[in-house]
Amino acid sequence: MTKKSKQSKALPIHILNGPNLNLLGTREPEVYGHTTLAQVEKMCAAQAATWGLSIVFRQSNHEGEIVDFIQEARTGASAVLINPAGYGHTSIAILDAIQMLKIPVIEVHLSNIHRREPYRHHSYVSKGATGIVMGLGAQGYLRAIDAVADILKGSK
Ligand code: CA2
Repeated sequence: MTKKSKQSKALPIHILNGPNLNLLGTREPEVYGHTTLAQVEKMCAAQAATWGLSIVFRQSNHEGEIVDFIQEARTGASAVLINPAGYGHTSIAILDAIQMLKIPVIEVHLSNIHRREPYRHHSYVSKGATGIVMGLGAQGYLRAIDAVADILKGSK
């Protein structure tokens, strides 16, 4: 009998988006670009597929729902990408949830928050993040997927 090697499929990367990002591509294109969130989702799915990975892509305008999403990732995800949007600057609850994860977490911002208003310079989420990608627009999500793929490959 031939030995069958056990090949388990990697859990999906959970990509979580915070408040107002549902409006991406419709306002302030000079800051956030023209790409819609639906387009970002498609680009992320395609990029993950190049690594043999899949994604779950979510957005919420509600802090508690984002905490729920992060808690789901404890057992359902191989890694988390999060653009906490405005909650990054305010939410200790989201930081607490992230700090309970034992998987890589990449914080993503479309804009470079350090080149913007002072109240955007601090992110609570950063303290719990493995890494941060910012200022690259929608491409930043793709670079964060590359980083996660690299980390996951190394941890096999
Ligand atoms: O640069 C980012 O990705 C941000 O997380 C975006 C947040 C902002 O509060 C952070 O400081 C930086 C804002 C998301 C608002 O989304 C919009 C979508 C369409 C049009 C305008 C805003």
